[in-house]
Order: sequence, then structure tokens, then C-alpha cells
Amino acid sequence: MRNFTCVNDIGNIKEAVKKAEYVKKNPFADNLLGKNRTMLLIFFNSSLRTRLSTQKAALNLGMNAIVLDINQGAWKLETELGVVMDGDKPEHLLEAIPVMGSYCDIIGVRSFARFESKEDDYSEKILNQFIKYSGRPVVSMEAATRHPLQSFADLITIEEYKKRERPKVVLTWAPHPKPLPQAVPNSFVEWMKATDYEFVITHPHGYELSPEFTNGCTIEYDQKKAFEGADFIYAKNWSAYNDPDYGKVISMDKSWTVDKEKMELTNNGYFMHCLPVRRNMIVTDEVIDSPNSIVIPEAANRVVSAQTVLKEILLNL
Ligand code: AN0
Ligand code: CP
Repeated sequence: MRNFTCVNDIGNIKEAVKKAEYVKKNPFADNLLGKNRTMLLIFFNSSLRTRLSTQKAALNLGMNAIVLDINQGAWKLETELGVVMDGDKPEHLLEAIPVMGSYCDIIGVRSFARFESKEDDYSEKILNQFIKYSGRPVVSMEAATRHPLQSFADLITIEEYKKRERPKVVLTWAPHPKPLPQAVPNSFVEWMKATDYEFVITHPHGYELSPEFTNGCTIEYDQKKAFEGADFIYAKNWSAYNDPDYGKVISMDKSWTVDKEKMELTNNGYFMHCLPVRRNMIVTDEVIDSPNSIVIPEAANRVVSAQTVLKEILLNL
């Protein structure tokens, strides 16, 4: 593996889960692999889990980690090509990226969808510039369309908790006051499609995700019907994908909040969410505080997914 930006980069998914299980059981087995190597983590957006778990993963592999928050202390970066730079941005990505590459061996990048242009977001304009100009392996720490380190951790978590070979997994939209990217659900769909699980997506009309991701998936507009017999409920809000509403909140329908009554329709199912989560919008206190909520072990597995990925990249440097 050189870059890690989507499910295809991980190769065989069953082997990837086995590698992750090994990493989880033996977190310091490769603590010399990253000796004298530096990982640079670049954040264009806020983060708690990704920031900490990816650093922890790098440290477990013996790497040094440097973190840069682009919006706090760095020069504002121009991202458009061919513009006259007479505005408020003193530096262009075209210089900044290779300079950052010269200081490290692996680059992690977090750059969310900006919702200014669907085409720019869905062509992964920023992430691809890092791949093109940094000269280094690039790891997506949530880009415009995907969050693969999260999805890999989600898969590892489902494999740990599943009680039957082919569990029923349901991705449900839930309400949220601010527009959020489609990256987490897109990515989750992509990883679930790579398994042999029974997988169902449920959301209100108008919240259809890009067919590039959901092609071939079962979509059920009746949330309660979707929940019936589910082993895992994966809740997430996302903003509209379809034009003319791209990037907008078109409904905050609280009847979609995950509550106890709906969880009772499931097969004693587990509740999952990538976090951060807004309580009593996405999910009631009662559900997230219940023994069936596995959001904390899910977040803990972010170290495991990151370490498994970084180890593969280091082995191929
Ligand atoms: C982000 C999102 O929905 O993509 C990050 C989730 C990991 N969430 C927020 O911005 C609240
Ligand atoms: N789940 C996740 O990526 O969380 P952060 O945004 O806090 O990194």
C-alpha cells in the first residue's frame, strides 16, 4: 500500500481484519518499524479522535509525529490554480504541499467537503493535490467524500461484536442542526459493500447519497422497517447530496432520532456512531448510555485501524 484513501487501498478485506486483530493483540510488536520516520498530520478541520488515535498509532510504530492545524498559526492557503493571489491568502498549496512533504515520510490529511462545488468535493481536489505534489504516501484522515480510517475501525468493531456470521447492519440517517459531509456514510457504505453482511440504508426522501456509492444497496425509506432484526444500527447525519440542495439541511425531522422504542425492533442490536455525536438529536441519552452502545470501543479501534494502515505503508516505503 502507498496511499490510503478508500476501501480498495486496503486489499483483501478479510486479510485486513486479520492484520488488525494482530495489531490489536500486539500493539508494540513493530515499535522499531518506524524508527527515524516522521508522520505529518495536516488538519484543515477540527478533530479529537483522528488527531489522537493517528498520533498514537504512529508512536506505537516508533515514528515521530508532527501535527499542523492549517487554520491555527499556518499561512492561509490558496487552493485554486491559476489565480492572481491579491487576496487574503499569502501561500499556495503548490508550494506548501512539497515543503510539507520534505519534512516527513508519510502525510495524513483531513480536508472536509467545502460545499462550494459538488464537482470540486467529489473529485477530491485537495486530497489529490497532496497525492500529486507531496512525493509522500498520503493517508486520508477524512477527505471530501470518504473517511476510510473510520470505516476500517467500524468494520473491526463489527467483526469483534457480531454474534452471527452475516450480521444485519443498518446505516440510518438521523437529524442534526448543521450541514455535515457525506464522507462518513459514503465510506461506511463502501466498506460494508466489501463484506458479505446483510446491509440496509435508511433515510428520509431527499437524503439519497451519491449512486456512485449506493449502487446495488438496499434502501428502505421506512426507518422502523429497516431496524427490524438488525444486529448493528450505525447512525449518522449527512446533508443532502442531490441538486439543488447539495450540502444543505433539508430536514431536521426528530422522528428519525434513534430511541429505545426503535432499538427494541432490532435483534438486541448494538448502537454505533463515529462520534462526535449530538445527544438527543442523533440518539437519545437512553440508547447511547445503554449497554448496547459500543461507541467507545468503536472509537478505541481508531488506533487499531490507523496502526494497521501505517504499518502496511511503512513496510512498503
Ligand atoms: C464530521 C462529519 O460529519 O464528517 C466528522 C465526523 C468524524 N462531523 C462534524 O463535523 C460534527
Ligand atoms: N470520528 C472522528 O473522526 O472523530 P474526529 O472528528 O474527532 O477526529
